[in-house]
Amino acid sequence: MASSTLYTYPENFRSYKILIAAQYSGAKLESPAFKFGETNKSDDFLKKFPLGKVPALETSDGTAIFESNAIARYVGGEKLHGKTPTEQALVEQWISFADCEIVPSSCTWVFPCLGIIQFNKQNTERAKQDIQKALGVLNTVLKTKTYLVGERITQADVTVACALLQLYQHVLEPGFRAPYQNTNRWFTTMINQPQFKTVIGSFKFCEKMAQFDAKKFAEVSGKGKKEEKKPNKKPKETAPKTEAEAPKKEVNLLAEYIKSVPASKTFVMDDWKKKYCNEDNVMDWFFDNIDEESYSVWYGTYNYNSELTQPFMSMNLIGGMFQRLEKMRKYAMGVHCLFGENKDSAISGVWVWRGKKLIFGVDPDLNTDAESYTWRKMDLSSAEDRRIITEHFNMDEKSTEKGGRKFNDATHYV
Ligand SMILES: N[C@@H](CCC(=O)N[C@@H](CS)C(=O)NCC(=O)O)C(=O)O
Repeated sequence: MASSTLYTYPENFRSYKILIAAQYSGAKLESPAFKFGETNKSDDFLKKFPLGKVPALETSDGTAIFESNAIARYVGGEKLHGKTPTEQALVEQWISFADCEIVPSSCTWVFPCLGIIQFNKQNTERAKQDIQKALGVLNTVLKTKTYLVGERITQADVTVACALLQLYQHVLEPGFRAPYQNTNRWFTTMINQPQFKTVIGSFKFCEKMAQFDAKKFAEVSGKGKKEEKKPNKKPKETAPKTEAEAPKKEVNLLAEYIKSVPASKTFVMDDWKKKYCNEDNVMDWFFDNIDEESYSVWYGTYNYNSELTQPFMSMNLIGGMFQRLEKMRKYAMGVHCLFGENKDSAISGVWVWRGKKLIFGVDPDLNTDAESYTWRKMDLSSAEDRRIITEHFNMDEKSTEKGGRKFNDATHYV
């Protein structure tokens, strides 16, 4: 086969399955210089690959192929895809299994640990369970088999192993992976094949489960960076004539307010967020350590529940509010829950923030969405208020709101 051009960035697990397939088939691949976000968004690239995604392949006869599985199929040739129709179907089965049962959950779990996406406790818990299920299915199949299909390595092994790579690397610590000894053995066999090693290099198994790090996320997503300065256009040098005409220095109302609040010795917002994101059963710690000299806890109920329709729209409404509250992220943490069903639902939220005042009132920018809620300061000595706080922070699926509507969904601001 004459050489094809593979567009990708390094260490892309979707490209690994192609590069490993090429090691088995002997297909020649060239990889030109590539800058993610630039090369794949250039006019030239988009003409051939309108999705602007990688991996993408241009064959020697100029055919453009996108979708990593299709590329792996082209590059790997017949040998890797099963001998009989049954084997071929089983190879397809495992490729779909990797894409549908592993990759989405793997990204949900691992990407927040790498600072690529925001962490969501509920989604991460669900993803962990889905991964356990997938590892269990593989474990049962591999009890009596060395490879997933037939008696030799096929694209099924290559694709499923590549889908598991970032899990075994970052989060499947020894205790978590222990119940899946057959899967672990098979995965170890795979990564030690010379065809794998040439592509992925030496592999180090996870020793301690990676956790979400809010600071890293802020850095990676650019939220921690100071805004880039716009190119300097020389301003007209006309001095302001009167004080009133002079440009006003923007006052950071929130920062000014926070300065007036004493720091706490027992409760540090960043530590609480880390604990909340990474540990179970944190509410006892919360109530033991919350410092009411520096922090307050608030409960908000949405004023326009009768206007809520579909649950996903209500969740978008909450998501939009959280986005617009970006500037108070350092000082506050909150959870909003949606109760009920389509056209019969209610939203409420519980927040903890620095200071004793309603924080949304400190700066009009923070009040855009918050003014659609009725807010009440929580009494931490009240069992009822503690229950509301606990149910919200735990996103308790068994909880109901006052009107009796059952828990539907929740999302947090951390
Ligand atoms: N289903 C596609 C997914 C490709 C994909 O999402 N690629 C990511 C990088 S891993 C990408 O190029 N994203 C760029 C974008 O979404 O604009 C495949 O398996 O090839």
